[in-house]
Amino acid sequence: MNAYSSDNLYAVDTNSGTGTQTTCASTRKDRHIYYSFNINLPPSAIINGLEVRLEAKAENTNGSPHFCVQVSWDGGLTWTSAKISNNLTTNDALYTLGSANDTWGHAWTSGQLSNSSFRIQLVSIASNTTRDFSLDCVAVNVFYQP
Ligand SMILES: [Ca+2]
Ligand SMILES: [Ca+2]
Repeated sequence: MNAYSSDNLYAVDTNSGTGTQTTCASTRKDRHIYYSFNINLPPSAIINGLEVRLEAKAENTNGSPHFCVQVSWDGGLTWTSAKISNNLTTNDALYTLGSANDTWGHAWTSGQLSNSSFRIQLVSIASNTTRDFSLDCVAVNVFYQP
């Protein structure tokens, strides 16, 4: 799928959403879930932080297009509070959410980062429903002590 490698091939969400609300929880926004990042950590790993890296752009900046980003440790049943990206521009750019010492409010075990458990959700937000979101890549860096 285009969104899993940084190759300037894009997953495009055209005319995103059915309403102009700009809250992460709005049910009128398009949301997509990404998984199978093939994270394999030793069972004893201590997770210190997660960094989600997005490469993305929009076709126009009107409506302040951006992403709400959440992660899940249980296959998408439960999600962290959303982090909000900077506004997208018309150039492909990197947006980094989280950091080496930010666990997104959750105490992770290594198993919760496995393909069966770990999920990333992106919600496309703009106050204009004609906005097109182009996502080149979604990736995650895990910072841990083995
Ligand atoms: Ca790119
Ligand atoms: Ca891509």
